[in-house]
Amino acid sequence: MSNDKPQFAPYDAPSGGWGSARSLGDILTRAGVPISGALALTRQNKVDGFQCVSCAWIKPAKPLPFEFCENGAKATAWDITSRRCTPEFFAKHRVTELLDWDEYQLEQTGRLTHPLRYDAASDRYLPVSWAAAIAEIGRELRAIEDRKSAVFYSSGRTANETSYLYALFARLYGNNNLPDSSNMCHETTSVALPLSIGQGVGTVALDDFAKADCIMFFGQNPGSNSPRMLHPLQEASRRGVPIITFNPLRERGLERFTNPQSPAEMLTGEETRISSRYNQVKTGGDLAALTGICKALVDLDAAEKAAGRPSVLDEDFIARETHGFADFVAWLGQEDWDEIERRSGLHRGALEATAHTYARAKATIGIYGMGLTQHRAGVETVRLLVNLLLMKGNIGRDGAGICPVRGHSNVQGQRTVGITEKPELAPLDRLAEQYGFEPPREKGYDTVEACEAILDGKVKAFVMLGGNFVRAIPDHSRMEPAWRKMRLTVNVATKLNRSHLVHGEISFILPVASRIEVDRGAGPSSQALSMEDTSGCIHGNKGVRAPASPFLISEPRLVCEIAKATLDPNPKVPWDRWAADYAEIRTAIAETYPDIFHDYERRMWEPGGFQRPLPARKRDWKTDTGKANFVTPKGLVEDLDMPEVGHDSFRLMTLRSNDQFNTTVYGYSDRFRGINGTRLVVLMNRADIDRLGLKVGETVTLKTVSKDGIDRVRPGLLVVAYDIPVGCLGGYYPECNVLLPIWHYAEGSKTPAAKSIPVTVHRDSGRAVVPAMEAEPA
Ligand SMILES: Nc1nc2c(c(=O)[nH]1)N[C@H]1C(S)=C(S)[C@@H](COP(=O)(O)OP(=O)(O)OC[C@H]3O[C@@H](n4cnc5c(=O)[nH]c(N)nc54)[C@H](O)[C@@H]3O)O[C@H]1N2
Ligand SMILES: Nc1nc2c(c(=O)[nH]1)N[C@H]1C(S)=C(S)[C@@H](COP(=O)(O)OP(=O)(O)OC[C@H]3O[C@@H](n4cnc5c(=O)[nH]c(N)nc54)[C@H](O)[C@@H]3O)O[C@H]1N2
Ligand SMILES: [Mo]
Repeated sequence: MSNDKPQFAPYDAPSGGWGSARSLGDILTRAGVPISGALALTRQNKVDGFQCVSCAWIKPAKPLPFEFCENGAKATAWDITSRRCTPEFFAKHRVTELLDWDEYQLEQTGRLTHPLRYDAASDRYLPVSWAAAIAEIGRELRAIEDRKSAVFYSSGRTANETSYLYALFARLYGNNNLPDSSNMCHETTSVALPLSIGQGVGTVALDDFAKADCIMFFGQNPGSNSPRMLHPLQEASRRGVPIITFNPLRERGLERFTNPQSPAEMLTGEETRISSRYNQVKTGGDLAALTGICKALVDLDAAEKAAGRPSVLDEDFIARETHGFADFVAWLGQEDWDEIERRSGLHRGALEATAHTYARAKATIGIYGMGLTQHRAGVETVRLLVNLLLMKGNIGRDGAGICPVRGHSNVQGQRTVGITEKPELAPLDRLAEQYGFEPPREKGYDTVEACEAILDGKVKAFVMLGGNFVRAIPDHSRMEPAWRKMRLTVNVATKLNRSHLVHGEISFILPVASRIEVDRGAGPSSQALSMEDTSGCIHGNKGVRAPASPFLISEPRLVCEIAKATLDPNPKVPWDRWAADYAEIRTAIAETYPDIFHDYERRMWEPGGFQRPLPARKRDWKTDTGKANFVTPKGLVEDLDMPEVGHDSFRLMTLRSNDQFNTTVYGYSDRFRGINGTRLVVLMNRADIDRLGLKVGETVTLKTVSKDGIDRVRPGLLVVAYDIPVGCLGGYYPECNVLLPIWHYAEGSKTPAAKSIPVTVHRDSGRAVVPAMEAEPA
């Protein structure tokens, strides 16, 4: 809980700039980092240093002297904090008591130092020896007869080496139950892009930003979530490259930026405009907005050709390289501008202007984040953005491409080395040969399916390799009681979080070293790890700090130990050798995936890393048609199951502040949005506040609209008047996750639709303040 009085005042400064430099000083103090810790920051994102533990943005070959940002520095500072969460802490606090602590308070307890086991008699976590913990976990997992009732979750920070071992462990154990955090973010990308262009990751490299002459930006917030990206954007803007943004909120990082690493800019206060055009699309309105742009482009093309001028489309590319264009154009012809305007909340003129700018550009990059992926129609929307790029041949060309901005720092790499619940995405035959076993062929649980299985009582054991599953997932009020019914919960973690407190019958907290720390594995020498950034480049990582506690063990080693305690010995699976020398794990990875990881040991230290093969970059389309596929959307309705906005319901998007990393809450200052001192807010358009007869500063309860008869409520949210489209609301994640039903997810990818939760607004007394049917959509 914050001690500060809530304060709401517009923030006038640009992103970056002195605000960010000042914040960096505060960060080290707030995180309790000794001065020596600041030195660690200079090793961040450097060859022979460690890779930032925050976001997955591209690590350049020629890093800046300080290749980090405010939020990367925060993530590091919170890892190297001097605070410690020790057995003495747990002796003082019963687990039931800690359930009343919020994210911020739990995070403040610092780094976990000892392996712990839950003791029901005292309702406390008590220290346990590593040997006893691992033996008991092995025993419990072995005792589970139906191997499908154990789940192996991972969060996207875990390195390639650990992830490879973990996925192999699950398959040797007998299932593909490998949900991971990307099921909650870019799973939509992993489903949409293969259908369209035959690869599940983006096609853009850092160099492309220097060559692009147009950038389209949908639903991603670089100022908070990938600030290093503001450097290439700043350069592009200075070259006069139009940057056209679609976002319901006017995010500061997308408006203005002062580079905190440039002394000249800092002294003169010079700032760069980022977006040249800002379209405040309605939440979920991107499907309609993209349709409008594509339609305007087709019309423009027809007009140009009628006037005897050349086509504005890349007709040659469309004919040679793509499939489905004619159907798509026919569909565009049927869609009606009134409907496009109503659903996108944007004027036809704005969409036509975007199409004109796009038509003139030779190389365009399309960037997107959670604003597209976390919607019911997310898969179609991402594919529609690809359609737009394909119309002008903007894939497989310098300076162009599709650029999903991945979340966690190694979420992409984990998928590359086998963490997936989808058996067809793992090289099972090769694994069978390499390790002499019959891998399970049945689909495993993704995040949503794991939750459903837990609700159904089908899951007995849940192993969590990093992350904070219980807070990150939807439907808190239903999931927590179901979670407690599991027999075994194993939490591999660096910091205490709520998932550890909502424990199963037998529960362990197993503290590990962070990758910023020197890692000796089970061997004598310092060990390296590796990770993949959002552009498919794989980099080496070496820890630089002493581990937070002498009792920590490394993540790869821990996976090896648990696997050994659980599985029958297999001479082809050398857990001990792997734990002692991670180069041996890389050899094994290269054997499984020779095309990607040949010469792994050398190449991961190349400046900028090595890029995995990206066939679509070479216009080699690994799709069903052998071509890039245009999608023809089903329609413009973003969510068929949801009542239309403007009747009596709103669309709530759940947001990250500038002072959090997912469920880790660093503090209560969402500086760029001018919201300080509290996270319990609901952002509303002034017209909606007035229409409902509410007052700014009063508290309201949000209620989910659903037909399943289950009450999902979030009381105590302060009404804040905000520049957000009418009918749309904003609230923070994870505080509002209680409102998100587990079945409200993107069709095709099952990514929870966290950006469009249908809700009604009620005064905290409980009375609905929505006048019945007053506001029919205009
Ligand atoms: N500092 C920091 N960095 C992070 C994270 C963090 O929590 N903190 N999280 C990491 C992770 S795991 C991820 S996945 C990424 C997430 O990074 P982002 O993809 O940026 O995710 P969000 O902050 O959830 O929201 C993105 C933006 O979408 C906009 N938006 C919401 N609804 C819509 C819509 O319907 N249409 C459009 N066009 N826009 C919409 C919101 O206004 C917001 O600006 O960041 C990663 N980096
Ligand atoms: N409503 C709503 N819900 C969302 C989202 C949203 O936008 N809105 N976003 C979704 C997204 S994009 C994501 S990715 C998920 C995030 O879901 P998760 O990845 O499960 O959650 P995090 O908050 O990133 O996990 C933080 C915890 O990871 C542990 N940790 C940190 N570093 C390490 C490490 O090096 N090793 C180990 N073993 N543990 C470590 C710490 O104990 C810390 O408490 O949430 C999703 N949920
Ligand atoms: Mo994410």
